[in-house]
Amino acid sequence: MVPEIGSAMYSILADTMFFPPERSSVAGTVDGLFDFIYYLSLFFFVLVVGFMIYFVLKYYQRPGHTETPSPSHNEALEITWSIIPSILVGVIFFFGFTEYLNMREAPENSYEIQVIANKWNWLFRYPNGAESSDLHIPVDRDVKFLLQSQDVLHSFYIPAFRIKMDCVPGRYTWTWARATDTTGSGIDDSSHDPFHLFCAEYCGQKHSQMRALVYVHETADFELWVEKAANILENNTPEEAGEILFKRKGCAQCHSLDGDNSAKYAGPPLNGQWGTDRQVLPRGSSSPITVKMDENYVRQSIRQPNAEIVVGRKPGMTVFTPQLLKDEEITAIIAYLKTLK
Ligand code: HEC
Ligand SMILES: [Cu+2]
Repeated sequence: MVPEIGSAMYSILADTMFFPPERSSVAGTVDGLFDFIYYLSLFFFVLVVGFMIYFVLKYYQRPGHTETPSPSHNEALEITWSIIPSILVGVIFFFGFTEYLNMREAPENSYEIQVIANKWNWLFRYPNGAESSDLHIPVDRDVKFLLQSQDVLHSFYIPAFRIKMDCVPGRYTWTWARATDTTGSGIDDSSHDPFHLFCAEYCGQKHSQMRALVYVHETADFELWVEKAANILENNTPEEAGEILFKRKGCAQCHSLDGDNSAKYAGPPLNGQWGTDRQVLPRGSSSPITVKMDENYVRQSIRQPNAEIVVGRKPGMTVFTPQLLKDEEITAIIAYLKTLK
């Protein structure tokens, strides 16, 4: 889709300055239109600046040079500079708008994945109830992403697919993609690295860390993955399930596990805390009391984080309702916290 300006040169530019390789069914069209606008602008930029320099040199005021009277009007020129840009703009509008409509509505029978954005996490929920913090999709299948935000504006952006859509609090938005290439599993596979997914709307302190990976599987592998992911509590020991949930539910965004007690993390570190005493302020009280980190304290910290605030920390932990985190999942997280030294 690109003029040959030395294809090696172009591929360097394309890989570094612009976008990663095209990996979805719409990526080619999006890039084609982008390149068309880009090279058209470049062409007119050179043309206009070229004429400008030429006229400056030709007409600047100097001894022995007589002034030419300023022309008032040139019909042929005016019609040309109206018609040609109108046609070009029409072409851009036509291709831009038809592709926009295509990208707006997911094809029927798309596989639907719910995307839940919150500060500063992505959660993906699959039709069988599985959840993940990285995105997994099947290859060569239309996938609709139903987007939600739990707090502020975020934007769901997968550069390799050339799709981007806002996640707006209080309403649903959506976009879709059909991936054309598989990626490695990230563990043992040597095919493509997983693609990147970013939040593309500044959403506060850790906006730049609001990222996820996109794994594209062969259909059969995807079915296996999504089946296993739906049953983490059954398919893992409680400690392992707790570890998965701790990352997936976003605890790791606010709690370090290496003792880092700095303001980088909103909450206190959670390693080595099991069974130890801490000072907390009960809600509405100004005299701290001592409590021990045990099962009920952790449970309360998750269900009613504002009931007791750790001295030296500000309230601000997400309230995990039973819809967000089931009782069995809290039990698994507790098992995991106990293992952290
Ligand atoms: C948005 C940030 C945030 C998220 C997400 C978050 N926490 Fe917290 N957490 C905090 C803050 C801030 C505190 C300290 C204030 C308080 O006591 O409520 C805290 C306190 C705690 C405490 C008490 C710590 C102590 O030393 O006494 C526990 C236990 C805890 N969180 C567990 C969790 C678990 C488990 C998750 C995930 C299910 C989680 N948190 C998710 C911010 C967060
Ligand atoms: Cu965001």
